[in-house]
Amino acid sequence: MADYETITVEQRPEANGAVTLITLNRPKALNALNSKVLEELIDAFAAYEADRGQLCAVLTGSGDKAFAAGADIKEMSEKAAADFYLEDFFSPWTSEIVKKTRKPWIAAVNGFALGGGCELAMMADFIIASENAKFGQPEIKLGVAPGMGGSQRLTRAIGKSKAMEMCLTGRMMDAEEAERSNLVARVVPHESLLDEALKTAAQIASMPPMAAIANKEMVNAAFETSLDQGLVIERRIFQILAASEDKKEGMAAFVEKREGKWKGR
Ligand code: DAK
Repeated sequence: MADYETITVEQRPEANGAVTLITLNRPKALNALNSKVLEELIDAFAAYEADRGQLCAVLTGSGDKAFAAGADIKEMSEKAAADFYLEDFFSPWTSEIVKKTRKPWIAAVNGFALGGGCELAMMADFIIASENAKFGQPEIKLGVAPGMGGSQRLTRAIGKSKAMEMCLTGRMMDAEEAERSNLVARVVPHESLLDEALKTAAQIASMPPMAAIANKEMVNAAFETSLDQGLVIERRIFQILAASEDKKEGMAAFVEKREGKWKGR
């Protein structure tokens, strides 16, 4: 397993070793995201995606206080507009992590998820939050605005009024409000966050792997298509899955009242 400076990566024992745990590891800087974190995260997600034995990943933050308190303001303060533009600063996140990771992954938000931290959490397939989690897009206070999808993903998740209020005031949303607003799938006690996230990941990792990728693809299509187009995509993917060995096994296992044994094809 690669040796990283700013993150740790672990293959967990859950689901016979099929769960990857990625932890942002700059606790003194509240796991602020800098260029090194970006580079290492992209590498870790690519390795997760490429490893056929890994079937679900969890991304969390180290320490008790933060998932990630945003992009590293100290690094950004040194940059001129031309640097942001010419380096295409932070732009690869969306394409490299979101588009290339076809397998499921969960964000386990253990504290502050602000700015780029909130945006990173929203790139996950879903968020499980500790009751201490706090979400926000406070970039306006720094004279800027969300740059990694916050204005788009937050608005799609919680609607215009709340997203607009959060972007314009920079106020944070606590875990209870985030669950009520559909930003997070579930809120759990702080101490059991990782256990709950890993348990959920193990549950996903024990599903037929091709069907997991297909379910993710279908749900994501809802954000990119009209209803009619989305329904066609859903039907086509269903029809493809119907030809899989795992479909035959899954239905036989149901009829024979036993657990399915998946081939992932
Ligand atoms: N960057 C760098 N260091 C940070 C940081 C951050 N975002 N957040 C916290 N830290 C550091 C603090 O500087 C402090 O370090 P020392 O002073 O001890 O060396 C340490 O973490 C502990 O923080 P505090 O002392 O401030 O802790 P508190 O409990 O008092 O406050 C806080 C916690 C989370 C409320 C506070 O730290 C805070 O407000 N942090 C900043 C939150 C924020 O504004 N986040 C948004 C950053 S802007 C782009 C794409 C994306 C982005 C930009 C461009 N392109 C595509 C172009 C993203 C932008 C952002 O995320």
